[in-house]
Amino acid sequence: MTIADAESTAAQIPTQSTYQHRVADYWNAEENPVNLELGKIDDLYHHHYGIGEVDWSVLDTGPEGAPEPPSRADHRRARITAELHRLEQAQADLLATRLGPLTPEDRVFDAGCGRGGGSVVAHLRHGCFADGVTISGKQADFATEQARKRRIDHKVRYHHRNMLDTGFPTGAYAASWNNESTMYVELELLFAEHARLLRRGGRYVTITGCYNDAYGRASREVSLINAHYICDIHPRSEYFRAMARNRLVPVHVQDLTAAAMPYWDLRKQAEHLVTGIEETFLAAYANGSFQYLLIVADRV
Ligand code: GPP
Ligand code: MG
Repeated sequence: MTIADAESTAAQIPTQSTYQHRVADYWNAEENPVNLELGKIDDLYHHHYGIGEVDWSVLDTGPEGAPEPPSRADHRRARITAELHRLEQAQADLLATRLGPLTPEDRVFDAGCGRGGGSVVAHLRHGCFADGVTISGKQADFATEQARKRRIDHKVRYHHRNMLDTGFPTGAYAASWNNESTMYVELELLFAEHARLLRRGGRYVTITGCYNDAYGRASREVSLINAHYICDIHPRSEYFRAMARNRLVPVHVQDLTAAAMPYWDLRKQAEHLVTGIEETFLAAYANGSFQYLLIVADRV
């Protein structure tokens, strides 16, 4: 085998370990209404949570004491679904804003793109090219179909690949991100790949849940979240250590924990959408063991 053969083989193999196969199995099977029903609203399918204040009027059941007629109950459920989607969209917009400024000629890399919503948001905002990578073949196919339906498939592409070993060209990207996908991989390997793909002066952004070193080791709630999603949440310190070792220099860090809690408060009351992890997120944020963080870094 020549070196060129070995390189192209590496890029084509999306999963490398038993763990990665299990993660792919999860996402190939995942059909939670909280993701599909929200996405259906405007064909922006996200796999992350929401931020910002809730419009609590969506929970109104009508006149006190009167039974809620079925049509009104349907209307209420639809309003709750739309409100959760609005908060998730606000999170995606915050991340996309931090990637810029970008031009339509620039290329961005979406590491762990899920069903593709984040790359579409970045493209709509900046007009840029986007490459999304997911370890799930089903998600890559779904996202590709969405881009085709929007007629943006000449600029937004999805790949069934491993974000640690994309096979994409070195220095070809003006910006890259992980939106709640870092907890599936080793940060050293991840940031080495981002640093390789980003051009000098390029921008890296992540929104992530991390455990809080100041609290101690991972709490019971953090362990429950890990078990729920088959992931491995990193401590806050590890992000900065691994970035520093890979030429990624933070320029902005924002604790979004308080901004994340209203989303979970509403989601736990959305009986048509709950998955069972809602109270655990609220407890983890409230006891200080878990933080929702935005980190923006420059590739130097
Ligand atoms: C949400 O995906 C994100 C993850 C699964 C990664 C874990 C994130 C942390 C911050 C710990 P999703 O939108 O598919 O989840 P859900 O189905 O619960 O909405
Ligand atoms: Mg979701």
